[in-house]
Amino acid sequence: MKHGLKVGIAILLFAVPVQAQEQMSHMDMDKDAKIESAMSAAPLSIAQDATIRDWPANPGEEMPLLKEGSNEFTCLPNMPDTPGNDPMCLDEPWMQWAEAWMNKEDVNITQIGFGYMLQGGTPESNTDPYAEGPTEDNEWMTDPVPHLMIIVPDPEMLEGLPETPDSGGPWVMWRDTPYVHIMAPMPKHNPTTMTQ
Ligand SMILES: [Cu+2]
Repeated sequence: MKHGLKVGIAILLFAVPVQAQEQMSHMDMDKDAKIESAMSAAPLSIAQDATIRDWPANPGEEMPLLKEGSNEFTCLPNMPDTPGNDPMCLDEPWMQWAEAWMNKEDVNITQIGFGYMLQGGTPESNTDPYAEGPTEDNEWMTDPVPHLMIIVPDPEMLEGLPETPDSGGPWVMWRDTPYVHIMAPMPKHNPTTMTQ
């Protein structure tokens, strides 16, 4: 956890209730900010009924539940320690995909899936799912646009589609990897001003 208790013994002796209160409200704000961040990834009609989860503390661990939901989407906040803004709302096929991607495992997609990232994303490579910075040939994208992501069960279905964002339209990202998907640019949403 990022928020260590930096409480001196004197403060512990004389001001426990105040300190405990401050700590609690700070944690609540943290949670609310995460929920708000997660919900900013998709249209409100989807985000408002989605399950909200946090990223796992370590790969392979469970994603902590922040808010119960009732539709098939799960929204996740901006990733910790990343330079960009990359909250996302994922349906079930996309959640399978995300688990596999986080754990560097193969993924078996059996139906078409939608994933929303309407705040854009962290700078990333168009070819390497785990690149941490630009190289000569990893097609580094410095300012990923707000987008809808689409996965399909059979990657051969994507053959012949554009493979770079240069056209301004949809393209195939992370080609020749288990995590290949379509990126479709979308308008950026500001959920706080949206009504249904
Ligand atoms: Cu994305």
